Amino acid sequence: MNKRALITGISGQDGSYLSQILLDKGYEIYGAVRRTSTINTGRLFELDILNKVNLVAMDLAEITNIQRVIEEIKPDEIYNLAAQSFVQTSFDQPIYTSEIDAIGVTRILEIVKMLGGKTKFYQASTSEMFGKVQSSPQNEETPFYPRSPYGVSKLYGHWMTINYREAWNLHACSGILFNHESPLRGVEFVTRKITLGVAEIAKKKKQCISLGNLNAKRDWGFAGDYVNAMWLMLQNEDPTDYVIATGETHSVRDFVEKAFNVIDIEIEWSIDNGVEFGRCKKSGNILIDTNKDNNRPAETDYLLGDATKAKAELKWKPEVSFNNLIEMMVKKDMDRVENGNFSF
Ligand code: NAP
Ligand code: F7E
Repeated sequence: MNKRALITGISGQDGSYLSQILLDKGYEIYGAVRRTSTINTGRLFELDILNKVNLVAMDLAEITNIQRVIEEIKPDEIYNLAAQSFVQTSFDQPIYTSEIDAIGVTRILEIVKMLGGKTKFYQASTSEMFGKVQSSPQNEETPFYPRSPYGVSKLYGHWMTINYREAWNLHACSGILFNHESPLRGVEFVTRKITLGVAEIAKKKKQCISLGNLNAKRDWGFAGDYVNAMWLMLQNEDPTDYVIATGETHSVRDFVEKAFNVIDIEIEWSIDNGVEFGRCKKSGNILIDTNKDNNRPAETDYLLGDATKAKAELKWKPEVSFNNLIEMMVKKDMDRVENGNFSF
C-alpha cells in the first residue's frame, strides 16, 4: 500500500516542492490548507500537481480540527511546514506567531501521541534559532540565541519536538534548515523581492527596488534540494535532528549584484546623506535605494551552516549553486512579468 503523508503548509514554497517529490515516490498526499477568502493554491498549480493532492481544511490554531483530520487520514508521516514564516511580521504579530509557530507544534504532537504515537513527525525548524550566532559555522551543537518572535517561537517548537521524542518515544525530528529560495518563494522575502524587482526593471515596469540591511549575510540554498532532506530524515530508523545548509554565506548586497548581472547590469554603490544607493554603472540610474522601514528591531546579521552530519548520515548534499539559484529565479520572474503569468 502507498504511504500516506499529511503536509501542513502545503500551499507554501516548501509544501509545494515536498508534495512534488513525495508524489514521485508514490505517496498519497493530504495537504492541510487554512480557510482564506481567495484561492492560494497557485504554487501547486504552477508545479502541475494541484489535481494530484487531496486538500483538507486545517488551521494550526484549532486543535479539534487537527484531531479530526489526523484521526480520519491516519497518515504514516506528518510534515509540519505551516507557519507564520516572515520574520519581519513576527515583530508586529508576536502573539499570533507564537500561537501558530510554537503552540501549533504542540497541538499536533499531542494529537499524534493521543492517537497512539505511530505517525512519524517532521518539524520545520530554522537557522533563525541561531540568531545572534554564538559560533561559526553553525551545526547541531551550536547554542541558540534567537533574535525575533519568529525565532523564539520556532525554538519552542524545536524543543517540544525533541521532548515528545524523548518523553513519549515518538518518531519526531527537526530539520534546522538555513534559508532556501526558489522561483516559488513569497515576494516579501528579500531574494524574491530582488529577482522580481530586477525582472520588472528589465521590462520597464519599475524603476527602483527599495531594501533594508544590505550587509546581512545568509547561507542561501535551493528549496527543491532542501525538501528532499526532510523526507530523508523521516526515513531514519532512529529519529534525530539535522542542519541543512550549503556551507556558503553571501550578503544581500552580493545577491543584488548577481541578480542584476543576469540582465547584464553592473551595480555601483554610493552613500548620499547617509542613505545607500545602487546605481547602474553605465546609465547612472538609481536601481536600489535603502529605507529604514525595511530594517528589523533586532537583526540576524550572519548565518553560515555546517551540514556535515546530514551529508554523512543522510547522504544529502545541495545540488544548485548560489549563482544558478539566482539565475533560475530572475529568469522565471522575467517570464512571469513578460507574460503576466502570476499564479500566486
Ligand atoms: P511559506 O511559503 O510562508 O508557507 C507557509 C505555509 O504555512 C503556507 O502554506 C501557509 O498557508 C501556512 N500557514 C500559515 N499559517 C497557518 C495556519 N494558522 N494554519 C495552517 N497553515 C498555515 O513558508 P516556506 O518557505 O514554505 O517554509 C515552510 C516552513 O519551513 C515554515 O514553517 C518556515 O517557518 C520553515 N522554514 C523556512 C525556511 C526558508 O528559508 N524557506 C527556512 C527554515 C525554516 P497560506 O498559503 O494560507 O498562507
Ligand atoms: O531576510 C535582509 C533582512 O526576509 C533576509 C524565512 O524563510 O529564512 C527566512 O527568514 C535578510 C534579513 O529572510 C530587505 O533584514 C534587507 O537580514 O528574506 P528574509 P529571513 O529573515 O532570513 C529563515 C531561515 C526562516 O526560517 C524564515 O521563515 O535580508 N533584508 N532588505 C531584507 N529582507 C526583506 N524581507 N526585505 C527587504 O527589503
